[in-house]
Amino acid sequence: MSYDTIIKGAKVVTASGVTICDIGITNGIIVTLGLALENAKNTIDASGLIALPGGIDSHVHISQPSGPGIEMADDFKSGTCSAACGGNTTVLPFCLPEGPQSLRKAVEEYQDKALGQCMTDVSFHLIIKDTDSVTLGQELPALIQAGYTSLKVFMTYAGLALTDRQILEVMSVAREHKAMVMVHAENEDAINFLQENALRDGKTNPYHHAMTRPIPVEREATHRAISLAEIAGIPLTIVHVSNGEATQEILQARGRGLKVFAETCPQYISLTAKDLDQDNFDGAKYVCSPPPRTSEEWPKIWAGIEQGAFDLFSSDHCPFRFTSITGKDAPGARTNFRNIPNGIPGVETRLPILFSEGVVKGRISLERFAELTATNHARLYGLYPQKGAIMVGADADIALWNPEKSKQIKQSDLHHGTDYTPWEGFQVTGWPVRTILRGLTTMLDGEPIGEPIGKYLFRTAPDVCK
Ligand code: DUC
Ligand code: ZN
Ligand code: ZN
Repeated sequence: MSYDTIIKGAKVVTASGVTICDIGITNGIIVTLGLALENAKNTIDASGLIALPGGIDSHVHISQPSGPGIEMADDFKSGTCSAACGGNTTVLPFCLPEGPQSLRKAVEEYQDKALGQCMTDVSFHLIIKDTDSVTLGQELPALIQAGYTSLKVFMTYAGLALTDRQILEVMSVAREHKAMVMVHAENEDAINFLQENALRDGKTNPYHHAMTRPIPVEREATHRAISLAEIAGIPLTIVHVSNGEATQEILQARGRGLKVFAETCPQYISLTAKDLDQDNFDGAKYVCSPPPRTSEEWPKIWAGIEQGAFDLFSSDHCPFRFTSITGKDAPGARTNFRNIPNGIPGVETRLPILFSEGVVKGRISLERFAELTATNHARLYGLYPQKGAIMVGADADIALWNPEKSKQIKQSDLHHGTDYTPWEGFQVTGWPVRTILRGLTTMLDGEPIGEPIGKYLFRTAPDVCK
């Protein structure tokens, strides 16, 4: 047998365990896993390296409309370049209609923005903010049918938050047409109440963003979202879970046999609300929702990661420039934390942080790392078995890791469009040294390589929704 490419001698993290073997690739597909493979146009010596499934980051924001005068710092070109440089081969950003735009029109325009720009494969979740009869009765069913098989609903933010009734209506469409619902669980009324009180008391700096979105705000909404999904009879994914109490809600729901899945992110095991409490407006760099908590929450999140409460470890990459009036320094942001755009960058640093804090520190195995960063994303969002695992028949999406490479995270080494990283100076061990998308190298030794070969992935119904 001859191959386009053979990757030789890596420690390969396959669906059935970790083994040293060669990977034979033809036409962008893994065709053989075996020993002493020969006959290839291209041979990659990977001895001493670990071959992991290319990262799938199923929670990123790219070129998303963010309000008047506000611009996201990444378009598809920079966002997917940064993703590829961080060991990812697929990202799933969110398509959000702008103002009164229809969902269908938003998808068309978002497709145009991505076309020919991507260094990873991409697929879109749909954000549902309108529940009129055209959106729910016609457009959403047609789009799910066409391969947009996941949607996100918000329980917070003016203009995005849905009522319980509206959420149930969206869930009912998802049930009928077999799509995964993702929920941003924070209680909008409680946040508004706390924010207005804080501002009245002159508490205006970024720290009060965190103080006005306390844990009970998230715990209550998590409980309510799970109850609504139970009433509607659908599986549910709770995204960006930040603390132990919300994790307990998820575990209790599972204990009752509900199909509830959960995601957490690097910020909830490595940042705290104190990071928002800095002079010179620097705290704005860490404003995201839910906010980072205290370091006492970190072990509770780790327990959830280790024990299986969490299925997904995503970045929630949501990049805004720090030194720009189109970003964190928006008009009024310095005098009122409510005007600071919400979100932090992290698509390039997600995998190294989990590898270092999780695998290298002995908290999780390589197999669990692969599940949390790739396999479960593919399974829950309708990309498996094409994506998410190193196995015969799957796309040859592989990240080669140097497990010993020690590095301090630095803005100057990253490829995103923002002008800072929340993890400046954070020490990690282990870094991806080569990213391979469908058999072709997209990153080598920290730099992007080649043309933007990423393509759009139309997805099937997730197995748990069938
Ligand atoms: N929710 C997200 O999912 N990302 C960034 C901001 C937010 O509130
Ligand atoms: Zn969210
Ligand atoms: Zn997000």
